Amino acid sequence: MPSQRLVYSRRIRSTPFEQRVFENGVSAVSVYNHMTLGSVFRSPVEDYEHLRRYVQVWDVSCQRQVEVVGTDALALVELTTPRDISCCDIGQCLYTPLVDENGGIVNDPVILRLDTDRFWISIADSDVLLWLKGLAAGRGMDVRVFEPDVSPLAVQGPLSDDLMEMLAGPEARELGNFRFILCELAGTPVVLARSGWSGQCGFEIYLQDSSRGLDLWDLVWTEGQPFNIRAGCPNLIERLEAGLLSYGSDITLETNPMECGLDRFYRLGKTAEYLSRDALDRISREGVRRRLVHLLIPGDAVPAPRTVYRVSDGSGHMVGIVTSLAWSPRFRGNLSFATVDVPALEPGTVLTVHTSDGDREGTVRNRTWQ
Ligand code: THG
Repeated sequence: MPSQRLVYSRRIRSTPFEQRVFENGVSAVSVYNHMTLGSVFRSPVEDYEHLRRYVQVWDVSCQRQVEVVGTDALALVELTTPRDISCCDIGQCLYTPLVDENGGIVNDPVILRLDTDRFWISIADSDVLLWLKGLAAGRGMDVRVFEPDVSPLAVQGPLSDDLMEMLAGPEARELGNFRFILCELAGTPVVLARSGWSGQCGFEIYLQDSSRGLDLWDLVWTEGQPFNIRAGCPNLIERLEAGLLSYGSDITLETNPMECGLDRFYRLGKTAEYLSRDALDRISREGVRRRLVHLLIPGDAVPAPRTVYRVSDGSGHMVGIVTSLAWSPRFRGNLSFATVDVPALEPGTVLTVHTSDGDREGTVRNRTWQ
């Protein structure tokens, strides 16, 4: 595995919280939306065990917002996705696949409806800003599309409700899943949502003034002391256990939503115009040739792949690739997402994974790894 230093040039944008992330000893980082994102503090397993018991604060500024505001804001957002956005309440978040005219996934953001004609698209790692600006300009839409000064700070883990109640009062504990409120923390207005990229409970605090980043971090940190708070980051083991997909790894522009199960978040044929209508109708009629499955590889840890490991069936035919992989203490085995040809996707199917350390057997499991 490569182990070179990362050069922190201006192209790798800084985050309002990163000074605290570095001070807390982040040991590995990656780049996401042209910004740094921590990936390990102590070790993947230590970070994971702590996340499942206590509470962590995560710098997820790299979940950049694309703000869409104006008369045509709803029409533009509708255009990008097969999910019905008209039913989204103000104060609600929707996990939404953005799909292009060929049925390819452009991104899988969380969309927040701030007002009738105002949205934040909280993006995964691809340049949605350019895609939306292009669509809006090409169609002459009455809308403004830009990246606001907004950086999410996540508070995740089973004690996050206790901590957030201390910080923001009982409204925090009462907040429904994927709902948000406006409040003030560390003397600055924030959007507080019950959401986050883990299967544990959690919140995301959207800071709207990057000059207040350290104040916000320090407030969460101080109040979090009784709860054994630590600095953390999205954890590979935990997100695989929770079945959360990662754009760029598990899904790309070459993947359609039916192949990876994102079709469960929409129904075809919504009233508003959307770019992917014809492509998705066709794919849904014709069916897909491959699908994302959960593949459990029992035993010792398989080394992390730099690109992909190939997967073959009982008769030695290549049937797919592994797209994410991590060793899980809970399952005492390697959890992986793999994209495989349809005949190989039934739970219970045994496949061979060609790792850099030799061949290993894996079994297809259902979405909860059973
Ligand atoms: N929070 C915010 N922005 C984000 C992410 C986030 N942007 C990037 C990335 N994460 C977007 N990807 C996801 C992927 C999965 C989920 C959220 C964002 C998720 N999925 C659940 C699931 O698939 O079971 C539940 C979705 C639902 O029930 O609606 O939570 O984390 N702000």
